[in-house]
Amino acid sequence: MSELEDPNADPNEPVLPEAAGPRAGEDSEPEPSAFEAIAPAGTDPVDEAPVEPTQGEERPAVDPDAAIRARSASMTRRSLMVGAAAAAAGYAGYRWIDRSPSVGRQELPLRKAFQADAKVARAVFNERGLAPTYHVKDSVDLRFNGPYGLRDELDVSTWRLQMAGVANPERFPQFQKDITTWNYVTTPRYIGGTPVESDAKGPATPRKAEWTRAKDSFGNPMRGQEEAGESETSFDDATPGLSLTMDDILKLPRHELVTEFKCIEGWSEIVHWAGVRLVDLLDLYPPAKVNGRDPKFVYMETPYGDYYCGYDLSACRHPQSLLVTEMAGKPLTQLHGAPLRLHMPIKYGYKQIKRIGLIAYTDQRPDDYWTKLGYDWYAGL
Ligand SMILES: Nc1nc2c(c(=O)[nH]1)N[C@H]1C(S)=C(S)[C@@H](COP(=O)(O)O)O[C@H]1N2
Ligand SMILES: [Mo]
Repeated sequence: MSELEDPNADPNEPVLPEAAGPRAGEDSEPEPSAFEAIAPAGTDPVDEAPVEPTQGEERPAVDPDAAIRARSASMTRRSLMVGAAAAAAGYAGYRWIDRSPSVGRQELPLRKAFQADAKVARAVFNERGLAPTYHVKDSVDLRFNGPYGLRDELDVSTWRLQMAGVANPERFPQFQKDITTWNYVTTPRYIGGTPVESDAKGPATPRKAEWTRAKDSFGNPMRGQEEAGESETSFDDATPGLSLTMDDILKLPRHELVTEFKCIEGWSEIVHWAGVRLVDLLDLYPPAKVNGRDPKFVYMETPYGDYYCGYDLSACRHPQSLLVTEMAGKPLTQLHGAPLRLHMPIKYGYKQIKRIGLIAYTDQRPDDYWTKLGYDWYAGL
């Protein structure tokens, strides 16, 4: 039973991270002890990161300092109180939650509990914890899961990575006055019921065999046609920014990583990834300051915005957040997100967006595909 459900829990008892239990709405699959995953205090996780495939090694257990623990306890208590109030009130509490306004198909009190939990995780881990890494020989071919934004075949020669919110973008040769008008050329993946490409283990969900993208009155492809609908994070018609090619991406240092990919559906697989670090891209094209400081978030979406994800900037700067171009020693296939997908081992699979078309800095918390359908925005592991 988690602390959230325990009516006898002493609210004054400091809640240690490993006692906090799974976050609301998430699976409780066994995880390494929270402390094991923390980088030793005072070390720079960027330098410490095991980027080449290595056998997961023991890291010294580190006791986070008392101030953080106290803060964590007080914030946890706040989130517990929402659950405790509901539990104590029984059915009335249930009705209260049930009748509350929803935020992303999640009733407000539960959404607030998610958000309080995310605060605890940020305070305690500060995105410094490293996911365990494994030996390449233990890796498998990742199954295919998640077709949104991939139902058509992308002509990769027309692929560009658009970037918005970059500081002084005019100084780069890849500057474009309006990055929203770029035309990604696609063709339906299924022609006469036959898959154009069958490169992944699972079925490519032929549900959309006759799927062709509707056009608006200007003849432009419509945004967000897939299940969760259009993203609430939108851009002005003339958004200046950068339009990067794959050559631009591949100029960054190559990194490999063997990590466990975890889907919230309850399966996980060890995968061998290669690509470039997201932080290296962000450092090369840093954000414009907002009120004198970095914006808090990063938003990504597929071409035409059928799948989209929001992240804390700090999660994007994590040394293991990888922009993937190769998987299992081969070029990434389209169903797995070619030409560029994200791997972020500190987050669940649904944050690991495939076929990235846009990366934008923003100070507003970005919309997120699965958050819209009721899942946690933070999605930390
Ligand atoms: N564009 C896009 N990215 C996506 C998804 C999707 O439907 N579309 N699904 C997500 C989910 S829930 C998972 S588990 C992983 C699956 O990645 P895979 O198909 O390479 O296994 O992709 C994530 N990224
Ligand atoms: Mo997933």
